[in-house]
Amino acid sequence: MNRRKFIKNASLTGVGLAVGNSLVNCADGNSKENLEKGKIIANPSKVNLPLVIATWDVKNATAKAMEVLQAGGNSLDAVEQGCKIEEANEKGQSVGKGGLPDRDGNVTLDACIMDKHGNCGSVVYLQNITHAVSVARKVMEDTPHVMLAGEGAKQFAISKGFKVEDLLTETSKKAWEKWKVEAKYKPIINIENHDTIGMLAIDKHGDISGACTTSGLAYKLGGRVGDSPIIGSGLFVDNEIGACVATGLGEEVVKTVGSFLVVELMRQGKSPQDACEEAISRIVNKPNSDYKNFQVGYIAVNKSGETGSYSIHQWFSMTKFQDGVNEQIQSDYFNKV
Ligand code: SD4
Repeated sequence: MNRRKFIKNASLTGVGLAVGNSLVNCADGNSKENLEKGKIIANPSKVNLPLVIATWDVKNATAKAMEVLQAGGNSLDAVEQGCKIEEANEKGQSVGKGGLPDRDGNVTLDACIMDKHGNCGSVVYLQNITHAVSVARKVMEDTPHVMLAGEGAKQFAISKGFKVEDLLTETSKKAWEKWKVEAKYKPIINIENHDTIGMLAIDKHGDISGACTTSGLAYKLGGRVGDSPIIGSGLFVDNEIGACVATGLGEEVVKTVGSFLVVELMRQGKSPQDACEEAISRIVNKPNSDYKNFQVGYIAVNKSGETGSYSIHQWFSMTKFQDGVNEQIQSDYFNKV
């Protein structure tokens, strides 16, 4: 049996187990009616909650989120606090302080956050504020809006007490100056390594939240916004079903409304793994898809605490913290040739 078939069969078995679990859970709160509607009620004693997953190798971030959850914090606090660790990490060149700039040398941030009620907040093209995810949360909680952009987002952040900072570090400035020598128009997307962080958490009450924060593609056109702050593309949370977050070339995620797609596929009964695989297949199977030249990765969790991750190319990974184990898990991927 080849690897792909093996994985397919394994995930089919996973679906079988998930259905089995749901039936068992029936006695624990999942009415037949709810199950027929696609609703799954989390049962903390069976799921081993709390649980945190995040894109890429970000164990410090998942550790912070788990610390919040273990202290009795909710999943919204956990994903915000977890993402802030990467935003403040100057070594991460795809997020927050130290993020690589656009082609004009400006570091511009995109972020969003979504809670168990389906409330959400987002900032796009935000400059000079490190913690874009926290500004997104303020948009969600303190305004009647979902999304603020550019100077308006910055002024809003300042009005809420956020510190104005130069986000272009010496290392990122040097990398940009090197890039300028050839200044290739095409956005460079490094297949092996990104550090945009997308995080999903389920707290001990079984409630799900998610967040995503990034400086976007390095050397992008000034004004470019990716998938990460777009609800439904970079992130989607449905507390009845599950959640998904994306990383990679945002344009391809936006074109397929990737995270919403994954959650809807889970609503129709797919496991998180199968839903992520289907969402990647929508991208790579487009006529004339240029997928060999870009990366997209999804991670997802369902209400039962099952997780999945899948990408176009090798080397995408997910960090998962559950049951006292904080580990990086290599993702399965499409392009095996
Ligand atoms: C974007 N999806 O702006 C982001 C980039 C990313 O790891 O995920 N990089 O398109």
